[in-house]
Amino acid sequence: MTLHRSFVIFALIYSIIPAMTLAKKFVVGDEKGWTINFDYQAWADGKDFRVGDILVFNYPVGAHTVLKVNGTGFEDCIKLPASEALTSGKDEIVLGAPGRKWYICGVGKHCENAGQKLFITVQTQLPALSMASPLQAVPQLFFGVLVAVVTLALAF
Ligand SMILES: [Cu+2]
Repeated sequence: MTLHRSFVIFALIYSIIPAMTLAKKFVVGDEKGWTINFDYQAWADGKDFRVGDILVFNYPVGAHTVLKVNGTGFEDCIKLPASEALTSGKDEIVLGAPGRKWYICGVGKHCENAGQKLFITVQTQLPALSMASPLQAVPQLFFGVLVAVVTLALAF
């Protein structure tokens, strides 16, 4: 029995830990992607950005770029040298530190005239499971409980 019990505990821990630390991927603008004339503040509103999460900027290569700027750069659409721009059309940015982050498009007047700019605030990583996104935590927990139940059923 000792062996089975430890396996149950292992299964539960195995299922809970990833749920706590699971990074989320945010596709900026969802199906609209990174584009002009889209309200990115409305998109970001209510979203829970955490350290370790990933922003994905999708756009046709050449049509836009992604520039990480500071608050002033965001307000005034100050473009950094093109060499600092992300241009792959499927740029992924890992949110490495908490705090405010600003991104703009460096093409033409997209930032100034078409609102292609995004401002988010990144929170520190989740301290407890209870604060994890329920949608992501539930399947993990469900799987863990399922494994535990099956193991118990086999044990008796
Ligand atoms: Cu653009």
